[in-house]
Amino acid sequence: RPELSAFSWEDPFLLDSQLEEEERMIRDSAQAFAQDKLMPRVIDAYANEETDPSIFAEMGELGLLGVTVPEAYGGIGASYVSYGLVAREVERIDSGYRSMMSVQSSLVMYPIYAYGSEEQRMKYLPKLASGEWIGCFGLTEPDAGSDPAGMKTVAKKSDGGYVLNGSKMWISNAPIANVFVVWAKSEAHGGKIRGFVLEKGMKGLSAPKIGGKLSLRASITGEIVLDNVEVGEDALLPNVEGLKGPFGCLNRARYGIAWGSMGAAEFCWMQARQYGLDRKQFGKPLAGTQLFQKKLADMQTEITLGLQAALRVGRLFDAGQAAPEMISMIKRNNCGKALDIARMARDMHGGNGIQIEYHVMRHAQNLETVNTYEGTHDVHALILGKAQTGLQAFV
Ligand code: TGC
Ligand code: FAD
Repeated sequence: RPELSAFSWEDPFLLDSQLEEEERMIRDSAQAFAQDKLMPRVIDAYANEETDPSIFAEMGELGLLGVTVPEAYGGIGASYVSYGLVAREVERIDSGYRSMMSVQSSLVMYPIYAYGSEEQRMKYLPKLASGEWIGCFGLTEPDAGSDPAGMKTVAKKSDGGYVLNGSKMWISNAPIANVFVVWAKSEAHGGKIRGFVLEKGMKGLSAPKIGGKLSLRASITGEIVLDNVEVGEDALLPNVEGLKGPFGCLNRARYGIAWGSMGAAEFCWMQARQYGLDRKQFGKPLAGTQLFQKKLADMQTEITLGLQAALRVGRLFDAGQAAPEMISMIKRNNCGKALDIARMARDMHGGNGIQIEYHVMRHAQNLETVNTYEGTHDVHALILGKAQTGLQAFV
């Protein structure tokens, strides 16, 4: 009978030993960057609702933008597991910083790489990979959130190109973006949804900031207003048509969020554990009470299972065997569980839990958004419900 080995409470299923050497190196480099460069600025950024655009160039310098994009286009051609590990380390600091990274990588670089012409790839990808250019992804509209098929943004054919009209809502990075991947119904393509790559400074294109968010305050969010924006034929992403275009990008971003949300949860778990060891009430550490330990055990269990599931889907992704429903399952589960864990950690800190210096309430506030964007918790339930019953319950 094989011997049982010692338990590693911080890494119960030995996730680290399931990684390749290159993946560990990328993870360590992302971790060092996140701890050294992001952690020291997050309190001010969050409190003042300020996004530092130089973070993109700093991430780009380390190869953290477009991790899976081939080197020929400025990426590092690494695995989807590596991409997930980067998301986990960045979101350990703040979901907003992960948002900045994952929009750039999965929602801007990926569609240009996967659906773009060679000219578009060469023009945009190296500058997006280095962080010299910042990108955003416009799918959601004021009246089309969970139901993007209801979008009103249109592209009409003009001489030599298209004219775009409409508005996009809740767009991460938009106010500081140089490159806008925008989805619109194209009259010239039978009203089918098509992707367009727009550039800052185009006449009729503006991206006002949405202020007053109580969540994701370190990541800037805006609208995209398209008022007779004229673009050439070269702005059209030629190689995809229909909703599968934006969904192909969302598959990747949602997968990254499944890892990232676990990073935020891990931070909250570690903080709650340490707080419980340090804080004494009734003459003993809080961590020595049964209720406190039950909460820690729940956190440890959900994080361990969530990370293992993310790794499994990542391995399948890299093998070309991941299905969108698998991604819905881990996005939904890990975001929901991370939100529960962050709220619990806030509670376990007592009054101190509401202070920004303890970070846990910031994570909980952020995870409210993470649970909503990229398909809400309930929308992913409906995707999974449809897969197992064959019955579509959206409408
Ligand atoms: P449905 O009829 O099911 O599908 C339409 C077409 O799309 C294809 N498709 C997919 N393709 C690839 N991957 C997927 N995951 C796909 N899901 C669907 C499908 O095969 C079909 O193709 P075709 O060729 O037959 O036309 O679509 P529906 O209109 O019924 O919608 C279903 C629903 C509700 C699941 C979907 O609309 C949905 O997922 N809604 C949520 C919207 C969403 O996630 N928005 C995200 C906006 S971006 C964002 O939040 C960025 S935050 C970034 C950050 O800061 O980190
Ligand atoms: P709604 O779709 O109106 O949903 C409201 C509620 O109704 C939810 O609880 C939902 O689950 C529920 N609901 C909806 N439909 C059904 C149904 N059929 N059955 C049962 N319940 C249902 N979008 C982008 O395109 N690009 C971005 O970069 C981006 N960044 C974002 C950043 C932030 C900070 C935020 C908050 C959002 C961002 N989004 C972005 C938009 C995000 O994807 C949408 O907010 C999300 O898809 C939900 O859409 P909605 O807000 O319109 O909510």
